[in-house]
Amino acid sequence: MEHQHPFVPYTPERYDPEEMIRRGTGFYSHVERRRSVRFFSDEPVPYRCVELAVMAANTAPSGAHQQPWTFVAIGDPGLKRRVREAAETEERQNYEGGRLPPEWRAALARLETTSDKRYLEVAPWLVVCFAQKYGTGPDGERIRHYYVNESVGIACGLFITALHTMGLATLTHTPNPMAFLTEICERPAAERPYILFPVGFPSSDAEVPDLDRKPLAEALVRFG
Ligand code: IYR
Repeated sequence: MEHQHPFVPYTPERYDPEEMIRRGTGFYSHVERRRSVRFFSDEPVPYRCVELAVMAANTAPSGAHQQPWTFVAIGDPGLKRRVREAAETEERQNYEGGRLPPEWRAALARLETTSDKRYLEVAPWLVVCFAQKYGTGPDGERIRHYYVNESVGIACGLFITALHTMGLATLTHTPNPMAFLTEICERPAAERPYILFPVGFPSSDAEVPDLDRKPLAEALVRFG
């Protein structure tokens, strides 16, 4: 085919149907074992694991291939403490100051979340994903970004899955509000904090809520 821009051939692996299903089943049972964790050990995690998870995230499809994300990895204890303190200040207003509307509180009840965010200091890494609302051209002009939420959400899904594959745990933590992360992470105004991920091993006594996933019949509708 004729193109105005460079194209390269793409021929991903092909498998016979049995192997396709075997691989899909294996991947499903792997991701099915993932849980969000709120109780972390302080056991160190090699920085290379963070790099690999971000490399995986960085393969995400994105609107117009604009790749509108930046990940910031915080291992510095002083910065982790600042993040924890700022997050807990906000969350105290949510939980103890009555800022969380009753309906939201009720929806969260079974997770037993509180304003105590000690995991933000205990986990060896805090990785903050920022969404780039717009880009900046060579002359400082704003470049419109498309489908930022979708793109960054997909990248974060890959990030979470890569961590799980390495035997690491995380939490999609969204302190509310979380603008304080822009300042602590020294990010430009074009970037908005998207998700804060504590990354590490679960503590030996970690527990998670006993939740079920909805059945496939509720997740998938078939026509044809
Ligand atoms: N940001 C708060 C509340 C919270 C909100 C949702 I939606 C959750 O799934 C979990 C918690 C907190 O971090 O505690």
